[in-house]
Amino acid sequence: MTIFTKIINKEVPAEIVYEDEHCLAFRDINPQAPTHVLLIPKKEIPTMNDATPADRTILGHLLLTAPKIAAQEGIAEDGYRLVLNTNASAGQTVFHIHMHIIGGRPLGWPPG
Ligand code: DGP
Repeated sequence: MTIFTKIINKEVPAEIVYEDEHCLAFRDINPQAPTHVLLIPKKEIPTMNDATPADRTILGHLLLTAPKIAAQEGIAEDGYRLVLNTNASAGQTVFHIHMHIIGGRPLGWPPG
């Protein structure tokens, strides 16, 4: 279990911007851009390497929910980035998959 499960269970506070049966979105505690939201499944999946075909629906749901949150945040038209860091070299620090929704400023490419 990670800190994100405690956020799902409302044992740790977070600024929640969206919630439904399968997922939760809240503002990143260390924002890298004017908008930086984390979208997570309520199911505990440590990394994308652990996802299985049984997770098809929830992963599809995350991808279809992210643009709705981007629209709600007012960054859909301007543009935003969806990031799923996986393991050490990508900088994953919380082992409960989370999609970063980042926008509100021009974003550099490639990532550092
Ligand atoms: P990653 O490096 O991809 O594993 O991103 C983890 C992100 O989670 C990082 O940007 C900071 C954020 N984070 C870690 N702990 C908390 C927390 O307790 N609350 C919130 N809101 N965000 C957190």
